[in-house]
Amino acid sequence: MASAHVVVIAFPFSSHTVMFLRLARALAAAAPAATVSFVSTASSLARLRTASASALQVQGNLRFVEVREGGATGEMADVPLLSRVLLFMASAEAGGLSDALEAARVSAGGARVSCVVADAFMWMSADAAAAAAVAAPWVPVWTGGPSALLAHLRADALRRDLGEQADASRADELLTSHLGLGSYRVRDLPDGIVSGDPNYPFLQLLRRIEQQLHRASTAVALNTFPGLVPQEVMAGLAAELPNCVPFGPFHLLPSTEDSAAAAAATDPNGCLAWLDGHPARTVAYVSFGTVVAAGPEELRELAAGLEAAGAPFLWSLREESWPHLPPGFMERGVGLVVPWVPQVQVLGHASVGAFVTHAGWASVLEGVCAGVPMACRPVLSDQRTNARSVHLWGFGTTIDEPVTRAGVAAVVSSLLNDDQGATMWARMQEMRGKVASAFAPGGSSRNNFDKFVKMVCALSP
Ligand code: U2F
Repeated sequence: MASAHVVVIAFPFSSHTVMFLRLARALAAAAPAATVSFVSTASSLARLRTASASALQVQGNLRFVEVREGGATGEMADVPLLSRVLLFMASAEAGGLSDALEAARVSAGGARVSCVVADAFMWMSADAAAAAAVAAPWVPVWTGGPSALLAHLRADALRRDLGEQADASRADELLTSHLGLGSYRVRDLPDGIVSGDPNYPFLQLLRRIEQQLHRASTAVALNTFPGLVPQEVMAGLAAELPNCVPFGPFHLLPSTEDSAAAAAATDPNGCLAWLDGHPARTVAYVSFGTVVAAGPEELRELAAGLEAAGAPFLWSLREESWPHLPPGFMERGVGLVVPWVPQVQVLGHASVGAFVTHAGWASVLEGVCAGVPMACRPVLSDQRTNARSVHLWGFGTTIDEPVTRAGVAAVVSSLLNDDQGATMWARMQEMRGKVASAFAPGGSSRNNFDKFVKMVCALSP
């Protein structure tokens, strides 16, 4: 039998690409006899290289293959993110992805593609894998929160129940007739299910993803671990999909990359040294991830609230937002504001005691792994569902909207100083232990990953 050639297709935007590279690296390391081709755009590969010199280090059986950007790269820098995503997706659908699969075959010395492992966002990868020229099994990977995935899978049923646009008066209603979602309210559903303009391109993209996921007949990989997600959510997922395989958090997957070198390369602002100067559990770390940004007014409230909480803070904030900070904010030096931090290392630093987050799923998992309770300010997509999970599972709290300085100050002070914060801290240490067990020999994530590797390598066209 020919050896496996697994093509791993990244969604080449936001934090998804880094996550997929980790997955591809781990897969290549665990299956040395297989060939693993990592497919992404030239510009996303360049970003990975800038972030960490070792990111694209060749690892024997791991190769890098480019897929067309869907626009002239040199002219794309000023194009808004959503437009770039749409240009890319249209090009991928119109043959860009099929061409990349063919390029992967050629670059692997003609080795036929035996399995396509793709970010679920790359919905057209299902068709590209099924096309006669490839005819390989398709295994999607869901990078967001598991409860949000369940909501997308049940989207038709939810729309039958609540209508295409749920009435505002039902916002607090619990979704008790939907297996696994009984503790979530209508308002916690991801955008586009029963809210939002259905003609908005990003929401149309989510609908395509929903439709394709139901075609996943082999397996769907989840970035979560069994001890994290309540049984009822897993049961809801199992009722919708044949084989959900949770083996996350993906950032803990074993890989050959030198993570210490990578971390050092991404701390140009000296955040870790700054944290060294603070006592244990006294600092609030703030980040809204790689996509969303608070509007100018909310940014001012957030900044004033952090100052009012009176605790030192480290804020990862993209530079285009800096002009909206209150006058004199940076000069007062109450906290450290930088455009980028090595988040996993920052959360793991003993001085960090609270995490103010947009509740992007990777951030939630990184908070759990570090045992740091969270204050969530969800903005879009799966973030509201994730924030509700954080609340339900005892990992943190939500910042009320509209965001006010008093609200921010109260939530941050509570996490750092009061009994409620202490209870959440204790709960987080318990979860931290569970993640460690999941990756210990014989642990659930480790076993599931081994099964996943064997499965995708054994599949054949
Ligand atoms: C989209 O989320 P984001 O990329 O905005 O947010 P996260 O899933 O939380 O991932 C952010 C990653 O970026 C890293 C951080 C996370 O791994 O460690 N990072 C960093 O290293 N340094 C910084 O200064 C700031 C961030 C989407 F918007 C969400 O709704 C989804 O849940 C998510 C996953 O699908 O993708």
